[in-house]
Amino acid sequence: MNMKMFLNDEWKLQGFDENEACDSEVAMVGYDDSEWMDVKVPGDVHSTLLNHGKIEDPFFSTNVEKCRWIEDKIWWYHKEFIFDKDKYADKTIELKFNGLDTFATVYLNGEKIGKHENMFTPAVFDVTEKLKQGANYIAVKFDSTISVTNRKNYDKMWYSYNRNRAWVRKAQMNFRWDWGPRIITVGIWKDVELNIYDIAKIEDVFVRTEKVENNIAEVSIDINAKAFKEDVELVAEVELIYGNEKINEVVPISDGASLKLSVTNPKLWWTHDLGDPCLYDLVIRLKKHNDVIDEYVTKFGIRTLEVKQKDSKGNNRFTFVLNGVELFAKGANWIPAHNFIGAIENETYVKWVDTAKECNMNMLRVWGGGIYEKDIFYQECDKQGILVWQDFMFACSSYPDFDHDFMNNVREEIIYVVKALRNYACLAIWCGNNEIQWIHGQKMPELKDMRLYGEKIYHDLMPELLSSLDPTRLYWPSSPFGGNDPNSDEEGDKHNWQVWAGQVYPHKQGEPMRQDNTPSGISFKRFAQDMGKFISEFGMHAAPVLETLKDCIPEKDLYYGSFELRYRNRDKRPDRGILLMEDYTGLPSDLNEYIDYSMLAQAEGLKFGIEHYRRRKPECSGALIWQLNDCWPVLSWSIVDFYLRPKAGFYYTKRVFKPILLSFKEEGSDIVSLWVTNDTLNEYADTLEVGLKDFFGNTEYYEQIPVVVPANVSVKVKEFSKNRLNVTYTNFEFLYVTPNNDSIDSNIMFFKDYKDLNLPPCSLHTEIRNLSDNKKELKIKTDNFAKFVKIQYLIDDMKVSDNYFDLMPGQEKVIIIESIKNSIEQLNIKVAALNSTKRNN
Ligand code: BMA
Repeated sequence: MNMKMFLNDEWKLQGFDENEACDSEVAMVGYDDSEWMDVKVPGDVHSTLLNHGKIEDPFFSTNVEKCRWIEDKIWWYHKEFIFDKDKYADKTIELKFNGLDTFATVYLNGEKIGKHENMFTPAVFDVTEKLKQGANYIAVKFDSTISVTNRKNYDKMWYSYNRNRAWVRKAQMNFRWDWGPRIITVGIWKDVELNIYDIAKIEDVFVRTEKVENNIAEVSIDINAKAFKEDVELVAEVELIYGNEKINEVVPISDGASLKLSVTNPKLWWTHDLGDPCLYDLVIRLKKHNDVIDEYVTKFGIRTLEVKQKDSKGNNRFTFVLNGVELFAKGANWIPAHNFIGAIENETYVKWVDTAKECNMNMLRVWGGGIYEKDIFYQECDKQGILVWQDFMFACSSYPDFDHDFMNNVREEIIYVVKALRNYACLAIWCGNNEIQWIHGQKMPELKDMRLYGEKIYHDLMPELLSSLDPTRLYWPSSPFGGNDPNSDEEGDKHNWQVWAGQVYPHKQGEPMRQDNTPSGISFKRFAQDMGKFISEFGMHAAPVLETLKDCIPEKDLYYGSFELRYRNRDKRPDRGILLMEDYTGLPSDLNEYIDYSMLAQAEGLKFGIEHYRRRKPECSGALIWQLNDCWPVLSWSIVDFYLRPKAGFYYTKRVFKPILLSFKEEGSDIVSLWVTNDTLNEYADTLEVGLKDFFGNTEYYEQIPVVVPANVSVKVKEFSKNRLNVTYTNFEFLYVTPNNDSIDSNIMFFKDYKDLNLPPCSLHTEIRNLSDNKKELKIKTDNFAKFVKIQYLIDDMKVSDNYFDLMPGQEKVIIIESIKNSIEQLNIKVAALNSTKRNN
């Protein structure tokens, strides 16, 4: 049987200046490492320096600026290990680095065994002849990414944020982004292994659902094997297991084998909102007679998935169809969860995917400026029933597709990544890059050479490789893509940066982008004009909670307008948050008000956009928020901050992403319509109460409306004229809809922006009851209308079922508070609304 030995322990690390030491000496067995640091593998240099107290926390204050020296150094890792070579005399042995970040030279026992220049692909070396009995010594040298790439040619290339990144296959956000600092990571960021092979190994496997018809699924499996000895007769034993059910087959295999399995009554993989994400165990054993030589084990979800690009009338669409069901993709964009990518723990990924599910999301987009995520991310998405839109890691830049070595490197990367990810049921689409074709079109007026450097990657190389490596999924050349301007409403997917960035549409490819940088130009109300087919990015900034700002800003600078607070805003035009608040909430006067107002503007903006997109189902079939998460504590578009602390936008999104949505739409100056969007696969029958009240609770209009809404549609239930509703004081009244079925949320529409509402003070009455040792029930009741009720609690220790909500006059709401760290006894909660008499922040 083949064996794997991990070589993750007892590595040492040291930095050198360029030309300070001679490579052949540092790589030598027994090089003096008394001054070297212990280093965790997988990990990275920055987190090691931090753990050893050699740098101050780069996420606090402006410390990150003091860390730049790290990127100029040459970093060496080394370790010694004992290997019983005699025991494995007739085996083939590979040394495998699953992730080297990035310009690495590897030495074994003082001898250079190879180089590697891609963070995303493993570096594998045949060391059969090079290993020694007893002590062996590995050294890895990492050259400075900046000095290597400084020597490259940038003529004719355009780029955002930094030019060097175009020449290096590593996380592009390392070089700074409009939500992240420049931290150019370096190090061994994934496992190091010795793989000891007997006579053969399984190289890779491709498993896929061909079709599901008449309750029978046809599953195809291709197995690619490699023999290390000649004339060995092998078989592959294949098992597909679900609980007590097992389907198995044995096939002869030399270098490859293909087979098809029929699964009767298959347990299908669904997104969590449509069903259960059922997963089979696929076990493949490579056998010689009865001896197992190698084994491949994976989870596998049986499902069909396609992207429908035309409806039956020939109109354009961009709709994911899962197991024959058209779905509306509700989700967000995902960026690396920490700047120290190598050091992110698996547990962090589990929490993030849980958070996305809690927010009623069924899709995450792995954005092209980060990394192909770690296995745990996809495993969790598979398990939790969340689809993944997978970008290839190219973003907002030209890339040197004229360079032979670069292209070979990219080719290997694509082959590796596709093979590594194609067996995940969650993986829904391959996408060439983030925003490159679109931005290129905007740059054209200033370019002398119109060619898009990089196009050969997205328009030739990727489709060519995918046609054989994974023809089962749609390959989409970029996000956004489709139409004359690749960001058009007419076709494909779209990023809505009219809102927040003030871009003026319609816009034609090759024209400069016009901007309207005024409060109304960037206003979220502009979502109402969006006729896009699938909105893969849209969003706006909000501050994180105060606790997060306290964690990264010195106390003396914790005030609105301080240098430190502004430093936390990495947007290219940092005043856009001010424009947004000017439009909707009015300008804040202090830090607490800034946190509240920016959160309220973001949350209401997302709600407005999502309601609009969901009402347009199926012409619009997706809404992915920019962005779910952060890589450090920052003022950004995220709805959950770096420490996993939710902003108001998280709770608003959780509500408007619920499978059944009731919403109002203003149509012109007099008409308001009521809509039901039903994403479930069941008919929805209910009686809705619609009414107009003032903030004291006086009813001006009331009506009961019975509704029967078919499965999986969005319908307009009724139109009202404001006159008939008796709307009189638009700054003092609101329209509401309340369902009978209390698993569905009511909704409220205001006739004015928050800044123009005339809210009377309200008093909140609260009651707390123990449900169990770590669960409490909190009842909150108001007299007058309560706007943006905020529950403040021990933020890292507890979880609340809802937060930042409105209460109608007289309304009571029950919140469940759960303890995460068993500290519920010290429950110290404060509840306040923006207009409550006692405001406590
Ligand atoms: C889009 C994204 C990111 C960026 C975000 C906010 O362009 O793809 O590149 O961070 O908008 O500006």
